[in-house]
Amino acid sequence: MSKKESNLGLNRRKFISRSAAAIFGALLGSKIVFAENFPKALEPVGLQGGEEFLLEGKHKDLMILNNKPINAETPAHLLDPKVTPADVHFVRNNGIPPQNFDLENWKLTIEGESVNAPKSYTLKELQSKFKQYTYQLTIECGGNGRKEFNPPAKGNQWDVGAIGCSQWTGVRLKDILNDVGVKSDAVYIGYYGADTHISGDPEKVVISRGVPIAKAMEDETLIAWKMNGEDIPVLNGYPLRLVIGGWPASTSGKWLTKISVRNKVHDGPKMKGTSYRVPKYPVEPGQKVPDEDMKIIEAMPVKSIITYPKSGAMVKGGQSFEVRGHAWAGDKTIKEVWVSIDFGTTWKKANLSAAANKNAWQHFNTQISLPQEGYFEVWARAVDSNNTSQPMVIPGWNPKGYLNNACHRIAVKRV
Ligand SMILES: Nc1nc2c(c(=O)[nH]1)N[C@H]1C(S)=C(S)[C@@H](COP(=O)(O)O)O[C@H]1N2
Ligand SMILES: [Mo]
Repeated sequence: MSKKESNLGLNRRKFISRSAAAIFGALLGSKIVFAENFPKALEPVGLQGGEEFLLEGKHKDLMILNNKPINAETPAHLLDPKVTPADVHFVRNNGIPPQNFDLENWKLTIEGESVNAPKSYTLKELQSKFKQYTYQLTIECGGNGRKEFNPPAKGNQWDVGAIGCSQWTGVRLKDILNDVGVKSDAVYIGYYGADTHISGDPEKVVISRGVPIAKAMEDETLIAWKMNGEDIPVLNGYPLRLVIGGWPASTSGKWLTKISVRNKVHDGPKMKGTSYRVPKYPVEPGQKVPDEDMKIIEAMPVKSIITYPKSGAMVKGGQSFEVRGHAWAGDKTIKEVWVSIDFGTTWKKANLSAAANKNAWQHFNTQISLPQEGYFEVWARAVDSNNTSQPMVIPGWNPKGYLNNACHRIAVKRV
């Protein structure tokens, strides 16, 4: 099956689809008598319903949290490269991705109360009529870290890996909006994509979120068709998506077909209630919060991730080793990253790089050594340009478990 006529992106491990008879021996460790009689339509019974799945175009070690719809996160150590490779970028689907792509007829329509007249563009027009830009953009699911909330929040139990920072190439949304002509009363944009609702109801919109017009008009807000210089993987929004760095990744609409320019805050599915909204004030865990006291999440908070070494590393003796990772802070920059090996009693300042561009993560690294044999944790704590630090413990509880930016911890053992 070629990528362009993708299935839902979920393939059983390749070996299952190969001729069963040819691989029986290898799988079971011994030759199967009568293997040549095994019907091609069947699978070896020992593998049916197996838990191992391989996401199309994705690294085999992504952790699949859900397969209906597909949601998969990246183990921290696979995020080590400075630019997140496409095959390890996390996947968060709310519905069923499109399966057939008619690229000639794929259109992006700009409409809504606040445009003079709706206008549509083919992919070719987008690619030929406007200047192209490439930015490295951090997109993090608003629910990244949800797994730590107590009382637990419903939804994918993301650990630390619903985050990526790849290079995206496309056109500036503002260039398109200016070409269409936006009225002065524009307040918000809302996207629509070609994915379909999990219920199978073709009328139902899966998700339609957006950002205030000011964020939509920023230079780095892209309508992209390339990720790290290649076609975007189907699971990440092929052939066209919005990329809005630094804000909840739910604003980065995939399989993009339509943008509505609104004269009020966009009201599509997942803009209301507890969806991507948090209490305006600190609440007690489990507390019921009146709807009018909830606010839409905008830029994501300061956070960091340790990508090397891999948690669980064994270190021989007192030799020093590198600790490294990335840090990001929504629309702000990172000012400092601190590393501790004594549960936060003392901290060492790490080296820190500048961001490739606005809304790209920054890299930190430092050398450490462990003073004696035994179990240690390495903690990393980033501080943003406003002097706001990551908390050590999980921050403000909220009904859907968003915005957990607590420090990342890894375990290392000196042997
Ligand atoms: N059309 C569409 N766009 C979407 C989604 C979706 O389900 N459908 N999921 C959103 C959410 S909640 C997230 S976190 C990001 C995930 O982007 P990724 O799968 O490329 O990592 O896509 C966003 N854009
Ligand atoms: Mo998300």
